[in-house]
Amino acid sequence: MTSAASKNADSQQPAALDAIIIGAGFNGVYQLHRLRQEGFSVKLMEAASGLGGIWHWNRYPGARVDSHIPNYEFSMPEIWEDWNWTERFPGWEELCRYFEHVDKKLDLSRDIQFNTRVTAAEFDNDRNEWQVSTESGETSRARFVIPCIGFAAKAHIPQIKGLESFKGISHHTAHWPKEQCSLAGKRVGVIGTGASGVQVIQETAKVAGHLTIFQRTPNLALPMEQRQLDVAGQQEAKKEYPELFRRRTETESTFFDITADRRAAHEVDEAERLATYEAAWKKGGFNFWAGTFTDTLTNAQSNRLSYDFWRDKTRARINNPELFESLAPTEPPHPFGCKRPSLEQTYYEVYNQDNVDLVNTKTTPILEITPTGIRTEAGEVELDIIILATGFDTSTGGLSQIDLRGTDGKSMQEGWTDGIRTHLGIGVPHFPNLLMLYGAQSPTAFCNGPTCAELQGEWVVNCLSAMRDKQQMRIETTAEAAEIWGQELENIANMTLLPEADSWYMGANIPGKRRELLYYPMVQHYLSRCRENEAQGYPGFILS
Ligand code: N01
Repeated sequence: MTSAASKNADSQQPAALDAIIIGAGFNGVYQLHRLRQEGFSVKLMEAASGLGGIWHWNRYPGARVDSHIPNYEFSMPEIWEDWNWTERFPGWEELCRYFEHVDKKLDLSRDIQFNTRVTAAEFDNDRNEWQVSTESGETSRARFVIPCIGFAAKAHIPQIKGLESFKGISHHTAHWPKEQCSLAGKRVGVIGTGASGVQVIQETAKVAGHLTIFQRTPNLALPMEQRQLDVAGQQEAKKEYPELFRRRTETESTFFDITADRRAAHEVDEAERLATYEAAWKKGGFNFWAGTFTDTLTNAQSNRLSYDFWRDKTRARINNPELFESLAPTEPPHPFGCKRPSLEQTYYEVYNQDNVDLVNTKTTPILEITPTGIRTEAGEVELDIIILATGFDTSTGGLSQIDLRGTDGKSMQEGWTDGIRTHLGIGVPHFPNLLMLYGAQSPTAFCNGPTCAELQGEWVVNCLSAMRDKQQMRIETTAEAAEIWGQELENIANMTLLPEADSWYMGANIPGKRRELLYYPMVQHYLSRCRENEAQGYPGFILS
């Protein structure tokens, strides 16, 4: 397509690229590699100074992935054959080193523009090209734009009265300073107990003079079962890697080694059910979420059985029974697993330490942040450091940071006020030649990142190749197809317990955000829909 794309450029203007990819996480990197392999001219623009996506930004103490090795890596042998990890759940520094390794292996950096934040993109209907603008004022043209910005590109900073007045140090976990920030001996307050909160709390509790945890909703966290990995063990295991990577494309969990029993949990004999729970618990990671019974997220009775098992296991680790109702309440705060479970190593033991206090902000609300700390209904907690582990305005929030203009002159957000409209979570009506990956209305949060980067990513690679073969210049989702896709997602949501939790899956963590299921939960069903769509010549899209 390079030649075709170049031919219609003015003689004064540089030739338009075939594609501009935004974001250098797993998805962006995969697209760059594969599209280049297929002979397309591609540039990747990345706001950070290095590869890794969220792993470049999330540098807070304890930041690590919640998906275990070797699931959380690319399947290409040229990448894994001489790469070995030190931990089953690697930390952000090792993940950044992994991306450097991938860069060397695939020679990616020559086509990546680092320190380049894309601020706007507008479609030129006459040329069938996008004009992409960056923060520095530079513009580039490309036939296709492929946003690969991940789901956590926009940090959520809550509007708490007085936040700006705090005279100590305050950071959101996703904006943690590169030079780090010492917590040793300090009076630290952490607001938020999601995955980021759990991780930063575990590390802070080890060194802080005093740690106060401001919890709004208890985290139904699961044991990580972290392990050190050695080179010999991994070299031996690599004989099986091609088969493991094949298997992860076929499981509902998208992990090669997590599959669930298809029976209804509440119909299974109690001893057998408990044995299944116990085995999953021991394996750690997401096993207790995705590897017990398939009806955990769809049947309230089964879900409650999971919750009760979780609650009893968790209470056994907390010394002070007065904390039970805050940390592991008798009644579930929401259906188990309908907020993404976080993985923990020593999280509940932290609450047994003398230097740690818990403030349950449901019963003792935060009134304001003062220059010297946080004031609640129970008085002021004086602090040197406040850590905001308050999460993200996921998917649509990240996209809203780029002024993307469609052919109707509207921004994507303006078109989505009555609900998100996409087809396959990839195309958006009025946004021709813009193909999103790992975004809203595709599995994203329910899919292991690298697995989806490769599987969903191939849909885009194949689509661009097919269009080139047919000399087609434009692909655009129809409004009807997007309407049907939105309806399908709503129907699926209503078959599950997911709408019952105020989660970021539902957009419910952001005040004022429309409540709707942002991610497609049936991953294998989604992937077969993508394969069908490709095989049938892209119904729901107009190609010309
Ligand atoms: O964000 P979250 P996160 N006052 O939204 C609380 C991925 N991730 O950054 O539950 C008081 O889960 C909020 O309370 P509530 C991973 O997929 C991955 O932790 O809304 N509290 C909640 O406790 C994860 O799921 C890794 O009531 C307020 C917390 O802040 C996703 O990112 C590591 C508040 C936010 O938790 C998001 O995780 C880290 C307020 N005004 C993150 N506003 C890996 O391991 C919010 N909260 C890959």
